[in-house]
Amino acid sequence: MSKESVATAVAYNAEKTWDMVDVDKYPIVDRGTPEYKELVKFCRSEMEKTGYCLLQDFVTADALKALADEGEKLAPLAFHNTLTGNAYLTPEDEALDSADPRRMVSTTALGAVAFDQIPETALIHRLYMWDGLLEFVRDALGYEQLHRYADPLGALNIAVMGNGDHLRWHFDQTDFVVSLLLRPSLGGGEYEVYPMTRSEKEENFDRVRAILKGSREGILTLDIKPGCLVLFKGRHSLHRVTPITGEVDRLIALFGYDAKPGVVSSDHLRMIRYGRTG
Ligand SMILES: O=C(O)CCC(=O)C(=O)O
Ligand SMILES: [Fe+2]
Repeated sequence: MSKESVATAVAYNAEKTWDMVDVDKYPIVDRGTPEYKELVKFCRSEMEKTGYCLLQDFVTADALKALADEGEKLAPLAFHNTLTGNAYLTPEDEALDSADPRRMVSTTALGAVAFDQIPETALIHRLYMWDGLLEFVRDALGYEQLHRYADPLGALNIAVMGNGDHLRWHFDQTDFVVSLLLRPSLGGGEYEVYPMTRSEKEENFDRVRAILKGSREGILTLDIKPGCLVLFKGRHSLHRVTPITGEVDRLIALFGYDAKPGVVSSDHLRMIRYGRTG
């Protein structure tokens, strides 16, 4: 199906974008209310404690169904790639000791639907472009300024993970990721994390090495249900997505932001994620 026909194929009409959000549970439309301030306080304290915040049922059941249908229609447009690398997403450095965790490599395999493949009328596009969501994410993460990522391919993605796809243990190179799980896989696809593995001051290489070698100590599986909005600071917390099993793709929308305006991706990152630079 072409991207133009996706929007019309989804039989759900969110008259206002925030109709998709369960605003009884998450009162983000009016930022002046005590309820909004309470929600922001909750998110900030969760982020402070663990580096992540799970907002279950962020979208309504009807909206979730429509978003999942839409994601399923867009999924065939995904570029699929398998990449080998380390947990730091840095190039191989042969000068390092062979026992250094930066020398330990494994694979990541997933598909990604790029921002320019998602029609402007798509519900997920509308949600991402809604300033109310941007402002809520900014407040919840405690930023003075926050901008949508300016990359024409990377701003909003739908990650499509089929049978066998997985994300290896890694630290993110961005400060945070905001995601909305549209549809889980039948099996696998678990989001595992070792919260606050490292800090600016302490790399904690021994712990990273142990995890990469299979230690399960201290590892949490996040309870991310479809419709859950996840705020996750991945720069310091080692995390992965376990291999998908079964014939149902895991579909997750990834919303990109940056503290600075106009930030775009490198050609190299575009090539490996989308198979093209523009
Ligand atoms: O697919 C996910 O749930 C997480 C994605 C992730 O870790 C990443 O994009 O860096
Ligand atoms: Fe990540």
